[in-house]
Formats: sequence, structure tokens, C-alpha cells
Amino acid sequence: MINSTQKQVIDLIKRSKKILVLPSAPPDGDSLGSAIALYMSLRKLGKEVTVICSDPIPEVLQFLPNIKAIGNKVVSSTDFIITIDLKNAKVDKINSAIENNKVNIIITPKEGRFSESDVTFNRGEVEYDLVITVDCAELKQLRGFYEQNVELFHQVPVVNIDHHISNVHFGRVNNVDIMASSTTELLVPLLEELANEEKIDLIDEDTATLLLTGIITDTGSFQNANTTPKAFDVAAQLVSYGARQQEIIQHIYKTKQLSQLKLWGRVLSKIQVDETYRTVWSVVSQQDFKDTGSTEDETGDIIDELMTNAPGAEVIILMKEKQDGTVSVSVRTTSPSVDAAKIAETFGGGGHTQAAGFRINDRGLRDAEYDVINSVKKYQTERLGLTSLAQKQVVDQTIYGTPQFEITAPKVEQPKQPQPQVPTQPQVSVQPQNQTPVPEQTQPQSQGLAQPQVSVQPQSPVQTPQSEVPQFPNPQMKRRRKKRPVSTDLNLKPQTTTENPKPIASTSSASTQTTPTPGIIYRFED
Ligand SMILES: [Mn+2]
Repeated sequence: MINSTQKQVIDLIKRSKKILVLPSAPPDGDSLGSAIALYMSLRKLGKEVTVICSDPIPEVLQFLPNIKAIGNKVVSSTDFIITIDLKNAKVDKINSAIENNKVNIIITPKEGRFSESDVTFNRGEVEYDLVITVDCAELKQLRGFYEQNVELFHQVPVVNIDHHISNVHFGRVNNVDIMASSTTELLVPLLEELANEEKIDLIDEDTATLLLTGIITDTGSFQNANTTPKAFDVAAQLVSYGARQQEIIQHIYKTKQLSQLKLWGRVLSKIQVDETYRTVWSVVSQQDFKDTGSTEDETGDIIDELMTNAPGAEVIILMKEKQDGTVSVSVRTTSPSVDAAKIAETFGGGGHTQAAGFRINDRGLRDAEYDVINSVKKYQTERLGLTSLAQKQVVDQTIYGTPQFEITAPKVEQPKQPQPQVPTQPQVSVQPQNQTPVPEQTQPQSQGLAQPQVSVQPQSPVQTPQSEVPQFPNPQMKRRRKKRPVSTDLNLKPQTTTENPKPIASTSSASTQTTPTPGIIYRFED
């Protein structure tokens, strides 16, 4: 059974002859899988279909059936029309000449004069009768295609098929389901209904492979939290249609260039962990791409790698410096109660509850990192009800603009007993492995994370070499710290019983690690 929105989509498709399909950019397995699956099925229905993606296709997706069907610009309807209003003058003759790479159009008036205000510009008639956007939350994700073809979006009905929570419903028909694992999952019932009504087989092995690619890539191969029972269901259905699951896995997950492995190594070695705020993050700079000989799209699944390597973390962030100097930020959360889309919205981005992203255009990687992490800390402070110690730290950062040092909440021994009874996991678990229930804590600031495996937190009083201490990315750090009154530092920790404030007051950068005082570990960040 299809709902009324799906029915509207099907009716529009059946009525149209020339259909333009637009996947969101940057393209991924879901947007491309959706676009080409539509291309192939709609052509079977006798439609003329054009797929346009302005961004380059990632190397890893070149194996997709019919990938060559994707063009990067509209090839027709590009006529540019200059219109001159004749209310002020009549035309005697019109000449045109091309000179020095410029075209001059010479209009000689019979009487009166032409002025600039008589001239308007238009484009040629739009020949499409339907636009379908796939996996696209808002029109700016079409990378300039909307801005360059605004009139097209006004003249032609737009069908918006998507699963992003941030979708702004820009279409005439919005087939948006935020519970769907992927856009391809939404296409399956549409194509089945169309096939049924038109009495034609639409989902062949290639189309099924394209549709399954969307589900596999958007669920991180059925590992992410959006792996719903429905996602398994539709995937199984697609396999029965002949989807080549092994081919997808082989190309997307088992073929890694040496350059990519090097890049991953670099990013993983730069992981930073903040246990108080349950946040794990890493950054990739242009230098990293250069040094490892890798390309920007090879960061692909690093964020998923960060997730599996950081049990106990709630917010996982990867910041990537793009070639144009902007910073693209991916946010993942390990529980639906931590809203990735909300974190992204602070920076004008959006996405799903557990996977979102945004771009920062006006500052470099270091400043972006600083601002993003501070913002996440504020979010977590409110969410976790962090008071006293951690809250103070955030307040301090607001006042002083930079953290003086990281304070790690005292380690509370995880009680061996009673561990909450962990229910036996079903065979096909959709539970991320890092969501092991944590025993209830009474002190909010000492809520124990499961100790991350990649923790940079020293576990013993052994001196840590400075190079291993994560660098907080603010160059102003030292100067600001000197200005800071020592007493404030000490007041941060009312429960500390230390009599020896020296290590905290010290501004010597030689010592990055104080002697741990009872129950508290200080960790300087610079
Ligand atoms: Mn998607």
C-alpha cells in the first residue's frame, strides 16, 4: 500500500516525459544510487531522463552500474535571451558582431533612444516537465545548480525524495521520511508501485544493486543507528531482486588504496578524547592529504572508524579542511538522545539525529576546531546537567576564550557489582557496540565513561611526554594563561583536598602533567 504522497509522486512521473533527476552533492552511495536507479527505471517507462551532478563522482563509486549516465550540466535549453522593450523607441536595424571574445549586439533605433532600463535578460524555454531531487535536504545542496537555474524550479514541478531530518520541504511534492535509512529505501515502494501499475519489471539486478548501495552506504554497512528493521527488510527484498551485495561490499569496503590507509592512520593518531563531555574528535588538514598522497573523498568512512574506536563517547566529530580553505564537519552521535542535527544547526548545518554535518567558511581549521568543540561542550553541559566542575570550565572558557587546562573528572571506580543486567543481544543487533549501559551515577560530573580504548588520558602518575598530550588548537593559549589569576584555578575544584597548588599555578610548559592529587587528574592542554 502506498500513501497519498507516494501516489502524487507516481502520478507526476506518469504524466511527465522529460525528467531531470538531481542527486545532492557531494554525491554519495545513496544520492547516486537513487539517481541512477531512477534514471534506469524511468527510461524503462519510456521517459527521457537526465541526471545532473555538478560535483565529481568519488572513485569508490565508479563501479556503480550506469555511472556514466550522470552528466554535469544541462545540455539543452541554454539559450540566453536579451529582451529590449520597444515602448521608448522603434527598431530600424539589428546587427551583431563578435570581437575580442565579446559579442556586440547593435540596435539602431528608428526614432527615440534605447536605455539600459529597456533591457532584460532571460534564458531559453525549459524543456523538462519534472524535476526530482534525491537525498537532498535543501536546494543549496545542488551546488549552484539551483542558483543557475532558478526559473526551472519555478516553472516545473519539483519532487523532493529524501530522508534527512533537516529537509526543508522545498518541493511541490515532498516524499520525505526521516525514519528511512536512506533515500533508496524510499524509492523501492515507489518503483514497485510504478512497475505494478505499468505492468513492467522495473527493478532489475542493476537497479537493485544501485538501491542496495544506498542502504549499505548510509547505514555504514548496517552498523549505524539508522539500521532499522525496515532497512534490513528492504535490503533483503533487494537481494531477492538480484542486488549484488558482494560487489558493493568489495568496492566500497574492501578496496582501500595505500594512500587511504596512510590517511586513516594519520587521522586515527590525532584522535582527541574528552571524557567529561563524552566527545571524541579528529581533524584532517590539507597537509595530511598532501603527505599521504590521498584525496578528500578518501576520508569516507573514517568517522565510522572513530565511532568503533571510541566506546563510551557520545559525540564523534571529524573536521576536514577542504581545498578551498573551508572546513567540513561531520557529527555522529551514539545515542538518539544526543542530537547531532542540533549541534550542526548551531553552525548553519543539519542532518539526522545521529548523523549530521555542516561547513565553516570563515575561519581556518584550528579556529573551527576550537569553536566546534566548545560548542559541543556547551551542548553536552546542558544535556548532561554538568554542574560545578565541568560547568565552571565552560564558563571559564566563555570568559577567557580558551581553556586553561583540561580537567578530567575524578575517576570513579566502576562498581563491579551490581552491573545492570545486559539483555541478551539479538542475533541481528542494530545496537552500536559502544552503547553498553553504564551504571547509574549519583555525581553528574563523575559519570564514568567506559574507558575509551584510544584514550589519551594517562592512567598512572607516569609522566607523559608532551608530544602525546593533545594540543588544543589555540595559539593564544600561553599568553592568556599567564593573565589568569591562580586562585580561580584552585577554586574550580571544591572537592579537591590538595594542599599543594603549585602544579596548577605553574606556567612552565616543561611540565605538562602535574602529580595527580587525590582523586583529580590535571591535564594541561598546551
Ligand atoms: Mn542518504
